[in-house]
Amino acid sequence: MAIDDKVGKPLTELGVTDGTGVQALFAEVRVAMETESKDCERWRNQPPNALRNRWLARHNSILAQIDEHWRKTAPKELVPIVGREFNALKKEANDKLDVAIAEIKKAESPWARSGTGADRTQAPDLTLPGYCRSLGSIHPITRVQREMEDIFLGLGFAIETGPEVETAYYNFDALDIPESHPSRDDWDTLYVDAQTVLRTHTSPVQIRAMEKYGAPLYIVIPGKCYRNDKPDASHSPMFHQMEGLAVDVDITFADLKGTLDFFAKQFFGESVRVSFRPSFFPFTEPSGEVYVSCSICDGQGCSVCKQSGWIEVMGCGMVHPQVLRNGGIDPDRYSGWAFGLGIDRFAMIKYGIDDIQLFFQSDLRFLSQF
Ligand code: 2NL
Repeated sequence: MAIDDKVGKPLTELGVTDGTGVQALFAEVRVAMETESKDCERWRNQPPNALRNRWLARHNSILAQIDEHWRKTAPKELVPIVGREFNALKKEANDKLDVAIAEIKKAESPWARSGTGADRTQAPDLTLPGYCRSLGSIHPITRVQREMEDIFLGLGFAIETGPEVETAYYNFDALDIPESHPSRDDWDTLYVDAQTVLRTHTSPVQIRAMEKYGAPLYIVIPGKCYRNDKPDASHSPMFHQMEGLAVDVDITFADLKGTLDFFAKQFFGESVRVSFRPSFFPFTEPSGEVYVSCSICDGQGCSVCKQSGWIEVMGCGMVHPQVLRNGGIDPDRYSGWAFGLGIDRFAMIKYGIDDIQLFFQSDLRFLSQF
């Protein structure tokens, strides 16, 4: 039975016949009063004195009804205890309800109209910055890769991609890398099975492109490559390469030099100097290594270029006639040049990063700088 109903009935009807029963009944009233005092939702939108009036108003309040129905009609032997309990309750209500009303006002919605006692210091501070959803950023490798692609797209090259799991034929044989070559050892190459590897360079895509499109052909191939390397500051078992290939009639080493010189200047800045030195690769003849003047010390010598003033950035050469043939192109009609570079290495040089592992650790403190 709700407290409102109980206070409308005399003690006898409530089955209260002794002092203990009286005390239990008054205890129940106190609990109800306590609960209502904390019910901000209930009193928030009512006149300020609603809670007080409900309990203490002269007519029809809870206490007025207790006086009327419990005290005045109490059996003679219960009059003293009912009287004591009633007076104590009345004092408590007087003390507690004003405090409770003040608390309710304080907790009132800051949006309430003025005049309801809303405490405006509780209102949200609309001048504070809003919640911000952080935007992602382009991974430095992707950024550098796109920059390289844009330079070659501007020269009329197409971008070609291909499988990262390759046959040993496309990864090695078609490039004239013989069975006995140390790079085919499983110390260097990650084998899926005896005839299948994780590609160690993007060159196999160039063979596939020669077969697919024939000559003339102007393509760059960016992508992930894999080698059986222990990770350290300059090695990663997964890394990124970009290779380029130009096949046409009358392609010469001068075209190779001119194109790579233009590329290096676009990428590193017009002031960079480019140097070609002889080298060897099984799939090019002649072959070269490309050096750029150190952008850190401008060629003066520093720790990055090991005091030489030059940094090696890629390998290149004229495509070996047998490799053209392997790609289905007639070397008597066509010639071509090719190059290969490490995108990760270019990114390290461009941004002055000394540890390749930083690219692959997903540390936002590093990545959010790009
Ligand atoms: C290096 C060397 C190079 C190539 C890659 C190539 C591809 C075909 C034919 C001929 Cl299909 N050559 N690619 C040529 C010379 C060098 O890469 O040190 N890369 C980081």
